[in-house]
Amino acid sequence: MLKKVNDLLQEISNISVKSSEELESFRLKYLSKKGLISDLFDAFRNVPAEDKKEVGQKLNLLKQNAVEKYNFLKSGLLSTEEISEGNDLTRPAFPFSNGSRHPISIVRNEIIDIFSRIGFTVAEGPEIEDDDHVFTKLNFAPEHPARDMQDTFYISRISSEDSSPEDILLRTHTSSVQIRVMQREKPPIRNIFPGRVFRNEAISARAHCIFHQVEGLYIDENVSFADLKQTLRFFATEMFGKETEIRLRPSYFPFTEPSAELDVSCKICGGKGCNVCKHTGWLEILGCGMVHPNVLEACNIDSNKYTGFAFGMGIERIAMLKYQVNDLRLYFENDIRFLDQFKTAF
Ligand code: 2U9
Repeated sequence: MLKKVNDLLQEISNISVKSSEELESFRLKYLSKKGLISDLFDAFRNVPAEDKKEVGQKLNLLKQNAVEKYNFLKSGLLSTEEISEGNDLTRPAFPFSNGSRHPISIVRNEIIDIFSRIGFTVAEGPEIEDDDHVFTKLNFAPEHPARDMQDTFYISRISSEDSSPEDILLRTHTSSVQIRVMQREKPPIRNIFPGRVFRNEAISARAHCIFHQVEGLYIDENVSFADLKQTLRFFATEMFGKETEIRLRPSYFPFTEPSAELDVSCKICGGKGCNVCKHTGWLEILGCGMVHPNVLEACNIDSNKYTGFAFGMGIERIAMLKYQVNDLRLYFENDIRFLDQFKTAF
């Protein structure tokens, strides 16, 4: 009996299989109920008592080896079958497409990158806001038309006549994040605020109810309009090229005083006048100004000690100028044929 067991141990260790049929033959011959190992376990009953220990250990070893060999042969067979079924891992890679970033993400990243080089860090805040952070603390008059339901998406509004600090709405600009930062931090404050904003507008080529903004805020002692102008000049030349010229036109916003709009020279015609710049040679890219003292005081910042500048731009507007894509809806439809064209940008 011991010799038979030893012979089978040797036999099993030498076996190899080339197909699943041969593997099944192995299982039937050695491991099935009517197989050789099962026969040996039956015969074990007749082994003399004094040999039982030695033969029993060898028999258990034989069974264990046979099971392990079966599993080993099976796994080897599976990987060769995978290869023969067309999963050859040595085959050259299929040229899969890598996908692309959305143009709004590309432009947002570029804006963040430019401002981060001059010390601005990103701050973010909630899209669902209250009236206080979106309007009141930004010096919007109680009857300001932006508070109207025609312009703003309200989630809950106490009264349709008057606004209330408890009114809950979708932010119409990221300026609400500035308010939150000013409430919890002391100057110097130097942040940019990228994010989605919502306005109650009919969707067309020129308007959308969702769009993306980047706003900026710098508050410290002695921050001046000249600092604002130099910061925006740096941004414009980094974004649109070294030759870009800038000009500031007076404007009005409730939250800044004085306020201005920034134009850059049209890159398409070099300032000579074309369809894109409507024959003016200039393109408006953002609004800006010195933070209104009322806004500083509403956030407990001493307006006698500190001054600050702020600016805000629509990312879609910058992307439209950069890529000459003049229909806003394309930025929201996620048509692969449109997105595929932005493959090389970062
Ligand atoms: C605080 C104080 C001042 C942010 C500013 C603008 C001017 C502006 C528009 C550009 C196109 C919005 O996306 S848009 O429609 N923004 O013109 N934004 S100054 O001023 C602030 C913000 C926060 C506390």
